Amino acid sequence: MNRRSYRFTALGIILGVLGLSGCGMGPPSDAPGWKIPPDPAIVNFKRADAEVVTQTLVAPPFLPEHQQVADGPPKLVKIRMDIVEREVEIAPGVFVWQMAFNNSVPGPVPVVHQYDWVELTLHNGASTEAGFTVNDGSGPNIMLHNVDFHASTGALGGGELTKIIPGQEVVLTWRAMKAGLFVYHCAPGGVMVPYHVVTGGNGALLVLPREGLRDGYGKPIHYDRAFYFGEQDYYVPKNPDGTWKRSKSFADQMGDMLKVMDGLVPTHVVFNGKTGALTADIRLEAKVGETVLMLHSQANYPSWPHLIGGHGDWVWPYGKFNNQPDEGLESWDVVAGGSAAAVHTFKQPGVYVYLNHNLIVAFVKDAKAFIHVEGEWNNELMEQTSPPTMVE
Ligand SMILES: [Cu+2]
Repeated sequence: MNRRSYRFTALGIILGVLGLSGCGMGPPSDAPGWKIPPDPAIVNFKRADAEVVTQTLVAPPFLPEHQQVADGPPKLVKIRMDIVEREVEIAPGVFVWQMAFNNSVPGPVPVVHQYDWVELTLHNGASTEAGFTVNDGSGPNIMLHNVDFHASTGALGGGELTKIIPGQEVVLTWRAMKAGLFVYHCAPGGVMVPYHVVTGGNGALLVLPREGLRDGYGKPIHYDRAFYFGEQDYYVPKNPDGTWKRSKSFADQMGDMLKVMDGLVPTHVVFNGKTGALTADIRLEAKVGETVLMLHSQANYPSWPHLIGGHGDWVWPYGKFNNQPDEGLESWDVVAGGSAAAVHTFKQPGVYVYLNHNLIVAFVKDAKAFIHVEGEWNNELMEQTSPPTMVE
């Protein structure tokens, strides 16, 4: 039973007890038939028969080239991720040793369809095959890493089958049985799990329904653009004189950082890895009339997304697409180790702010992004019908 039907059932019981069930305000039907039953031919399709394709991953906040509606039976999608230990200035004068999937915090967003297979080649260290250059002089990796895909089933999300030491490579193949945006993160065991996650070892993987996204009435939704907001909490230690402590390596940083983590209060919270990443470094753009898919994940902490000046026209509960989306939300949820997915069709030009509506986290920290929207202003929707005037 989903959240909505539970709510309506509870309402029905209350109305029934009050003798109000015949007053014409009974619960709506909850759009019977919204769910699409799985096609046995797709569910039972064999991996050996799947077409093999390679997906080139890109750095967030963007998504790799993909089709919104599956164009045939399930595929086997090959992806590659290299884990890089590196030092990054996450805010002016604040340095963090990160573990970064594909040299990016957050990691890239692979995109597949439900019932596809993902064939991941995971490499502990930077490699020339990865297609990026590590230019921060960070040197070779020194720690064990792995990956736990929340979208996968078994072996701690694949974490047990992907533990690799520096220089090693492993291949894991798993089937995407659920549709939605799912967190993945490094999970080497014990306190290494949060340490690797709060130093950037996380990202999200998008599993689209084979028929694409649908609104609450079952009507297909096509998005013109998709942006991924990977939110990251950091726990940076300080020197005795109050300045931010800078460490020599990913391992050297750990002891002091664990002490800050133990307080459960992040020193920094940002989108896309660093302060100003999506307000200054990268310009997100859209046009009036375009529908934008806004994807959001947080591997370690809750968040409450909000689009200032817009709405979640449709918001999928917990970012999972086989649940009927909620309509017209102002703010919505990201649970720790979870995600959110929402669409908004822009109706006015201007600068919109997508943020964590814990406003301290958004403005004192930096969990926010700008979306620059071009187009014609609509006075019917909003107009300053009288400018500011002195009245005293
Ligand atoms: Cu790791």
